[in-house]
Amino acid sequence: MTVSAAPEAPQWLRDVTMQELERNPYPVYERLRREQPLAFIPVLGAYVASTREVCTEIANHPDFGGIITKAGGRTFGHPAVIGVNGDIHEDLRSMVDPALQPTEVDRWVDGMVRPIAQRYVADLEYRGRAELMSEFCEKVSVRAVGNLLGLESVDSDKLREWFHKLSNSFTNAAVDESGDFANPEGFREGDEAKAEIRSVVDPLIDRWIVEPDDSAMSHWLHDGMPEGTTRDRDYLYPTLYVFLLGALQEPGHAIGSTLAGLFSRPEQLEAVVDEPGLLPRAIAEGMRWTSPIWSATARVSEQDTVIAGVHLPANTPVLMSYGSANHDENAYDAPSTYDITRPPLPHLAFGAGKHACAGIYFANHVCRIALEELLDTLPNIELDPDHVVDFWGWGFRGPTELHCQWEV
Ligand code: 261
Repeated sequence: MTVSAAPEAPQWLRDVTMQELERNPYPVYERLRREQPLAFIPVLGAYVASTREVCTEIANHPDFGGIITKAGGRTFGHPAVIGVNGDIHEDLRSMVDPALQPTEVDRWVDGMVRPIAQRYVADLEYRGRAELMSEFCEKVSVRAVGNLLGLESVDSDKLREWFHKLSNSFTNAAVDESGDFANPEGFREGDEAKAEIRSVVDPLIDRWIVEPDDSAMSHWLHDGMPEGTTRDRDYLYPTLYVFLLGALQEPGHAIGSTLAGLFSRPEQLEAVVDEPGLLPRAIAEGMRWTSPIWSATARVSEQDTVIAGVHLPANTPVLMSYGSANHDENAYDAPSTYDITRPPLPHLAFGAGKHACAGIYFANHVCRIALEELLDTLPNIELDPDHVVDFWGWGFRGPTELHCQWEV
């Protein structure tokens, strides 16, 4: 990529740090939405789109394609489905989309996910208290998506470790004044995870090549390929890493953020416990309120363009801060309040356009089934008053811990 001189940025944006964005990006982004909905942030070395209007325009713009963020590309390599366009993107989407089609998902999602949710709730039920991010939300998330991929043999704590390491590496985004990574050692844990993933998955691939089964990975290898041939594993790994990060982590973030939102509105939690049919609305609001993929995807202009009054030369990456777009005060009243009764204006947590999430339908069901089982078994669940709920993350965001208690 050609890198031109970094654009000018006002002093307040030059003072923005990665730690500040990770701890709480909302104040910076509130000002961006007001003053500069498409702005260059020096610590990120990139433009960010922060409003619903600008994110929607860019995501659907014919002159913009997908591009992986700089730290994302360092973590996943090429060709990752989120960072390619044209024929390769079409091939990768034709490979990942079929198992995630609604008519397909409807056939097995309940039979697959409900026993997983039931097992992890049963592990907690008589304890009276637990930290639900690590012990429930993340476990259901990795088990559901891991089993879909064909990774039943990898235990859930190992899958959790993989997504945490890939996630930290993917979002190690800070750059210095020259545009070089500010913390190059921050990629080490992602490199470790990838080495371990290959040592575990290579033998599974060896077997799927000769003995195809119904796992998504087996289909990725075989579908649409001439008889007797399979896709090359080096062609598949970057997209597998996309799944082992985002698809394993984000349903868990969405489950946790929905719970945290409901705990902030006890009367709405009670309404959902009494009427589980409200869960899809509660989950959509959870994803709007704290978007799991807060600012982890990007687009690139193929032509010189002007967006929101900013001239973007061709090949300029723009980070899509959907977590900010989902707090746009021009679209949502009191956007930082969790409220399942707000008008159900669609959110942008799954993105938009050609690179919109392939797992929208499946992910929503995973979250629904997990929360149905949790609230059905523990209807009097509440936050443990000895802990506060902290959220963390700029690229990916959710509660760090959710300490809960209930009557046994
Ligand atoms: C399955 C979606 O995963 C991702 C999405 C955006 C950035 C990185 C990801 O792994």
